[in-house]
Amino acid sequence: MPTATPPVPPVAIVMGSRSDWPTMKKAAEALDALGVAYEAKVVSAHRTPQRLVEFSTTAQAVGYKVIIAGAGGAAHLPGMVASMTILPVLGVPVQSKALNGLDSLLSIVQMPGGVPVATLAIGEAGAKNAGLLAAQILAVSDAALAGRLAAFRTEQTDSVVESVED
Ligand code: RP5
Repeated sequence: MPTATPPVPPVAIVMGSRSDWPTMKKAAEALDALGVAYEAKVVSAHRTPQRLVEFSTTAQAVGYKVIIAGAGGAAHLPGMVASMTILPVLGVPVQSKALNGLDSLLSIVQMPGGVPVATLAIGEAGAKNAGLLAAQILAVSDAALAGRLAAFRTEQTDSVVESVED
């Protein structure tokens, strides 16, 4: 009996190394919480350049809608992915050991005009926001997801205690 091919998730999370996963899983967790499917894989601009080209040039045809790309150090991955697709690319600067992620940030954010990468904050906050931003992009054409995002914001607001006393 032929087996059905599983549907392609709307979000691809790619990262330069497995060592980036503890950071990038914050994007995955944000997507999980909102019921958005994703696929996560290692695609290194430097160590697996052919995998990078294959992923980036086929991403749209494969059916992804948004790409989250995280890398640290000489973080060329998000920009290289963006150069080969017109899907929105959200770049996450992973906090590097040597320079605390400032190198990653500058490598990702300073794209030449014409090839945009939506660059988030360094580290876990950036990864979390990349997940949320990917969901917000998808929510433009998904009313149910927009509702879940609105509920998330309400819950977040309600969880902020005003008092500074115990
Ligand atoms: C980058 O180099 C990766 O994105 C990672 O942040 C950094 C270090 O990679 P590993 O040496 O831990 O594989 O390409």
